[in-house]
Amino acid sequence: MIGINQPYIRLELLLMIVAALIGLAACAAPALTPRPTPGPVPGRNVTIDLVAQNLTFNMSTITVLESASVKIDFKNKDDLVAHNLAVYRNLACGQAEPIFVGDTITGPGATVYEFTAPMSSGSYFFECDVHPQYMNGAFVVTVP
Ligand SMILES: [Cu+2]
Repeated sequence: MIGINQPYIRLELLLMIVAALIGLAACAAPALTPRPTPGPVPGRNVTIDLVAQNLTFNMSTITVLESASVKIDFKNKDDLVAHNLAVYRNLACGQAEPIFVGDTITGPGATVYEFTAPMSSGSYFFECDVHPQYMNGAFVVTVP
């Protein structure tokens, strides 16, 4: 008689659990085609003045070209309040993939964030990770 304590039965159960976890992981992170990180492209450098004040950003949409070198001059004008800028791509299953996550700074203060925009045009979003419900907007990547 074969019982659950047989080593190969336990191995089979373990493999079933691993397969189920891989299935969940596939939902959380769908396979994305890896692309090489582009180098700076002349004429695609953009500087954006982003201000956080009274728990809001001074813009609701940031638009850049594909693969643009993005420089954000970020000012936090809220005394003793922490803000940052982060850009994400929406994934299936309610998940979001970070494109860029800036360090949080406490106001009053300023910093410069630099990152490369995604190579694929489309609609992404940005937010302050401390106050995502108040401070968010569309990060639009367009073709030249
Ligand atoms: Cu904030």
